[in-house]
Amino acid sequence: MESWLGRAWKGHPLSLFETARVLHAARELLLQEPNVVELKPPIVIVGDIHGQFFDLLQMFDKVGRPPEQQFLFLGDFVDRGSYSVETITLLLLLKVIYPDKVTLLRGNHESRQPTRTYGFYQECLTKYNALAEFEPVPEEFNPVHCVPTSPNAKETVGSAVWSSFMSVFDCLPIAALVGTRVLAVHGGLSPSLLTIDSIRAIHRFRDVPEEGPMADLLWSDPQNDNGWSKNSRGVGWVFGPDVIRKFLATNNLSFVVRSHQMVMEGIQEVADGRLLTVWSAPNYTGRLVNLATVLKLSELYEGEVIYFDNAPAYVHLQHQMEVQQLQQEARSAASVHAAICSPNSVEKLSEGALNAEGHAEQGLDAEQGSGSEAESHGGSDINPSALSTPSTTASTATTVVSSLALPGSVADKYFDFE
Ligand SMILES: [Mn+2]
Repeated sequence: MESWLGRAWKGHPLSLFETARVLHAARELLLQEPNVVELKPPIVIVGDIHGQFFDLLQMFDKVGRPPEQQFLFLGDFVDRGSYSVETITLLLLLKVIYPDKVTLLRGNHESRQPTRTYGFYQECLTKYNALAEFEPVPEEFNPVHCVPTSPNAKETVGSAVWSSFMSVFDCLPIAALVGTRVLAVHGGLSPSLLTIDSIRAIHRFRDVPEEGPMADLLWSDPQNDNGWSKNSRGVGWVFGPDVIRKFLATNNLSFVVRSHQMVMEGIQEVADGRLLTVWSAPNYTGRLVNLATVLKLSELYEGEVIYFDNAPAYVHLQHQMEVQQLQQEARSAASVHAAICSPNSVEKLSEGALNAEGHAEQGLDAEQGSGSEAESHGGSDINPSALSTPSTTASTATTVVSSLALPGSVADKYFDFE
């Protein structure tokens, strides 16, 4: 798998067979991890990425890559940005190759309902269904064997791959302890989890529930007022400095680090630095002018805040041309092969080769119908207020996918602050 890493670093697609291998290996590995992973500094702590693959590369360029550095990612790898597939592929591959140097925690977006609403599901349909046109499909991605993704969905290779990603996400750990000093989670604290041991006792191998302790860890936010209140997101809580201090004292910790909220400065502290929000998606959605940081903790727990910029626009354009080139090569290779087997498929494939983009969009329109229908029937019950922003219209679908979309093009539909 090391030999696949070069392509993953470039954002070039892994084959369906390679993807299946990575997902299987990642799941096996994550199944062995405890709810609360114990890590030792030095370590680089990374907040929300949300599919901003080329901005993530900027971060690695600045800080160093695994195994040179140890990384703790706080979740929300997918959704909203145009490159969720490339982002999660790279991170899972790094996890598999350097398991002791990379820890991935679960965010609230590593879950079925949010990914159906905010982009990752559609991206899987577009990118993996396009691959399936000219690549053999491994048995686990055969839509016939796919667990139904929703009652009315027409299952495809793309939805089967999405489904496999979900079963990997179901195994992600939900918290980490850095040394004896720091608790790391995606969202925040829970009134039902006052000790680290109570986090260890959760049954986590499931989808993120709509409420309860596990949902709280992934959805809650800090506030400046003392005490607990309902979260306006509709899931989780908001909790004050008194709650944070009491939790730290009970568990003999120095501070909590989390992400989950966009903060303009890229980092923000609450309760005199007893809780830090680290945000790692610069220029979020292509529309905001927020900064992004990672927090590097030394062996002595000295924190260094490292800022990084979003990738320049030409990087996205260059990637678009590279992927088009790769697709054309793959399609013409496939049509040579198909010429021997079936005259009909040759005709179909060469049309695609002439106009790769048009072909992909055509396929998408067909899927879009069933996908959005399923959404409106199955989707609205988990968290109406937090998930209310985008409606999956045809224009969203077209941009999300063409894997070729420029940054910001998705932003119109994908704009809120989490
Ligand atoms: Mn989040």
